[in-house]
Amino acid sequence: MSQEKAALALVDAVVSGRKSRRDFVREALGLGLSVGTIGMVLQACSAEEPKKPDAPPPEAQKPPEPAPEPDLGPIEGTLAIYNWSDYIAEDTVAKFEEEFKCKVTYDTFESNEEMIAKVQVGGGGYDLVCPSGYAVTVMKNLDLATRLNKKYLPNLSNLAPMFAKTNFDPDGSVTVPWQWGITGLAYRKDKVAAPPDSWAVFHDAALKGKLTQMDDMRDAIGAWLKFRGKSLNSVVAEDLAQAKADALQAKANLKAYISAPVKAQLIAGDVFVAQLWNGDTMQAKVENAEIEFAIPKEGAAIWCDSMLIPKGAKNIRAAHEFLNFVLRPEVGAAISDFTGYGSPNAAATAKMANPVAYPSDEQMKSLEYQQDLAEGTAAWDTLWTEIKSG
Ligand code: SPD
Repeated sequence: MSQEKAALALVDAVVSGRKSRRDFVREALGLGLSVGTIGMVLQACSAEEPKKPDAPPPEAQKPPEPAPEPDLGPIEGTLAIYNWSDYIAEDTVAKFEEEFKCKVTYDTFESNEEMIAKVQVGGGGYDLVCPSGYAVTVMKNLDLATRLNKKYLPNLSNLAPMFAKTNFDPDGSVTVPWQWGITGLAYRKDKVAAPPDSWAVFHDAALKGKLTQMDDMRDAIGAWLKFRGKSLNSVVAEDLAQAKADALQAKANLKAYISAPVKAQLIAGDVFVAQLWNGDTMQAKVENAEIEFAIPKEGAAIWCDSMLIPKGAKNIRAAHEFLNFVLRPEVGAAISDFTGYGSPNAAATAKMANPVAYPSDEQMKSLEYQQDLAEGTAAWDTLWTEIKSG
């Protein structure tokens, strides 16, 4: 056999797996193939050697057996829940209390930052809290999250695939998705000349005193970043400087920075256009049909809030039972029918009176998930303080 044919046979043998990489290298060197050529052939074979069909995987490569989930003991004492305002059906808690014979206390907050600050100092003694995606990352990094015991959560199988694995908790080890939504514009169609379609509506001096933005750093500054075509997670100094200028220009026209409580002012007609979440807007629309929701053409934030058991929680069994309870299709459907938000629970969505469709690929092009700002958080905190006091 010529040297060329021998080399080709050798390459064929290693590619097909008949010859080991080690033998290939030894014999190829013997045939006078260059080191570069040998490297290229090995790369083309990829890093994997074809597996012999009958060979069992080496013991060391077997994934470790998961440790059995421990028992959580009985439900004892009170279940303390800390959630966003207007974010649960009116009878959810009462039904849980009756079925599980467990008293529930239920407090509300208006921003992730308010909730995390309280949990961080141990305030409230909460067993369940509801951070948005980026805030889950913050809480994980602060070691504020308790690992879930999935033995008690069989209804997790009801989650829609896009919410069963989230980027902020890929294996669902500490969160159960609660509701998802979009931050856009709530407006009174009877009070504005045309439906607003841009964040620029807050720069319209003709609407001075009839406009509000959210009292929420991530949503308020994020809107001005989107307005300029930037990521709403940007920590680039020039982007933030422009966002500050846009925010201050808008502030001259704003009645207030106010979040969910603005619903009453929209209903009364004291506010014509408010930066607001879609579900809260739908709640206001139930009271006044002139209220509509729009997503600005420059894009907006999409988010998923999830339930999490904070470290130090006392009633962990009851917290799990509550999570599994709200994952029931009919309970999840009732929650989303009340809140106006999308349910991450596919089985619940199928039962909703007015289901909120999951965002399409086309819609996702202009929507962006909020993410942890990490070391950029301090710059945002300073910016928000300057905007609010400016
Ligand atoms: N009324 C409940 C509103 C919940 C909004 N949570 C998401 C905030 C994203 N910045």
